Amino acid sequence: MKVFSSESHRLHFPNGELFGGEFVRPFECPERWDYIVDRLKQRGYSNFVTPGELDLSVVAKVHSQDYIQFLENAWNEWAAEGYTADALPTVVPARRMQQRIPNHIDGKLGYYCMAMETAITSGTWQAVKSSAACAIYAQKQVISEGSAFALCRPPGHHSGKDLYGGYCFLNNAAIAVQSFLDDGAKRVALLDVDFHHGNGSQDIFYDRDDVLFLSLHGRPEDAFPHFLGYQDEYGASNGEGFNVNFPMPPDTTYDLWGDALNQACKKITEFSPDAVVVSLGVDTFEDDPISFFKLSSDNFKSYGERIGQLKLPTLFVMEGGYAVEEIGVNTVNVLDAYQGA
Ligand code: Q9C
Ligand code: ZN
Repeated sequence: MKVFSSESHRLHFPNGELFGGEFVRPFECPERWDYIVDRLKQRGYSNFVTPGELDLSVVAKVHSQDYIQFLENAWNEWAAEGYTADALPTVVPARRMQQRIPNHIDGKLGYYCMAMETAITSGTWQAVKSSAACAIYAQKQVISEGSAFALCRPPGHHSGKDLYGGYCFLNNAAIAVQSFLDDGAKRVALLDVDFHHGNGSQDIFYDRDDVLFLSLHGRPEDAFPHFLGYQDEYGASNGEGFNVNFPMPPDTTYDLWGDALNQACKKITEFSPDAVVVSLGVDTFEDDPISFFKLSSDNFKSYGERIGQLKLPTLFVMEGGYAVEEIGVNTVNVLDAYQGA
């Protein structure tokens, strides 16, 4: 399986993340990428491809034009105010307030964010573009070879049509889904196995019947992003029935999680898609520092095999996972077992 990745991911690394009232070193850090690359090489993955330029016309089909412009210009507008630290929002358009886009960067940051831990730096836009390019180039590879791994950083699944946050800016997996459709696919399934609900992906495809979105995640009552991901979110208008959430409680082990995955896989088979995109977060791991599921490293093999049994063209897109020393083992366990199925 070819791996699509770019060194440009290093251009995004904020000084801090707002966590528990403190400014801490970001959990979403560049070493995550290094540990995954090291493990891939150890396990014999030798075909690494650096993508070319990002085709923004595909991006513009899943994100709004004003949002793309915002991401492109945010750092310069912030710096022009005389601010020198990383860009963070402070005020948001809460209930009963205006949903109009302000001119001032302080207002824009609040307008477009869905979570305030995520900072924008001078290199963020470059890194974000290279991450999305990995997803699109890997998607083309799936068409020719049946599978590929997009080692995206920063991740994407919390990013909605015009929202950033939860470490995400452009929704890499959603962009890949759109790219499959543009290349002639009639139906695409997007399976999100990251610990956190893929609110951005749900937002983007909520009213569509050509994309089946399924997410296994910590229930919103207890887990980030808290404001989406309930079981009774089924999709809207044409998309009714094409959004499937599996919220699960603290301390969930593979008994329950594997059962949910099996149900999700049966739905995918019924849907009969031309391709599957997997939002692959490995923060379901038992030692993840910010999550509460209890999957073991071996469990990642079991579910990789189950995804392989779908026998469908499959693109894996990297999302979260913050137990950095095990992130490589867990990720590659999924890919190896997928290929062995
Ligand atoms: N107490 C991804 O995995 N902070 N994003 C959660 C929990 C934000 C996760 C705080 C977590 C974002 C791609
Ligand atoms: Zn996550």
